[in-house]
Amino acid sequence: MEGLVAHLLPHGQIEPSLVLRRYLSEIRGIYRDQEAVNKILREEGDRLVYEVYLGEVPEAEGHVAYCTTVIYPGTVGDEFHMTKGHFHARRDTAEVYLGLRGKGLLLLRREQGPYQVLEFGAGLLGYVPPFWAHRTVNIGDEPLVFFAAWPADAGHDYVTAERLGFGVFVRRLLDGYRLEEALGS
Ligand code: PAN
Ligand code: ZN
Repeated sequence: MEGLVAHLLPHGQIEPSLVLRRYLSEIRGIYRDQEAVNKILREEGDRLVYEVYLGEVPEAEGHVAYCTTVIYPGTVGDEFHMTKGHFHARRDTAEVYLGLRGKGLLLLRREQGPYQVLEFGAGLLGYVPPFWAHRTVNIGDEPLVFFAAWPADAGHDYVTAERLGFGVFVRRLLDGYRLEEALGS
């Protein structure tokens, strides 16, 4: 491929890019309160939780994949909107996140060992080391928007991340959030 310059639009979209939209019905398994999921689907219909604007780069060694993610504000029960979260299929690959807008948390965990919770958002740069699964949570009242770049041949393993969870739930409080340890993590 040739070099390119993409546009970063005011709401965080990249152009050109491939857009992935994650709706609640498709990612419902990440939420603890399945009754709350059913209630939303029944009463307001499906809900757009987040979007990914993926740069058009070959998934090949040597390339750097990049995207922006826009997580809309909201809760499911008392849990905030968040990404599915994943390990990289090639575990020895890292990733850099750059916060562009909003307020969030970066949840990290290894397959064995402790988890980590980092405050992340506009003006902050997050580093995900090799071997750590990663999930982002929007704890604010506006979209959480961030840019990410990672080795393009890393691949994504959602299955292991879903099986292990992230060790912690992030619950909304009137004036912020509270972390609650998940059992058996
Ligand atoms: C990010 C994520 C993006 C969406 O670009 O893919 O934020 O999260 P999920 O992929 O967990 O749905 C990244 O970490 N790429 O490797
Ligand atoms: Zn990743």
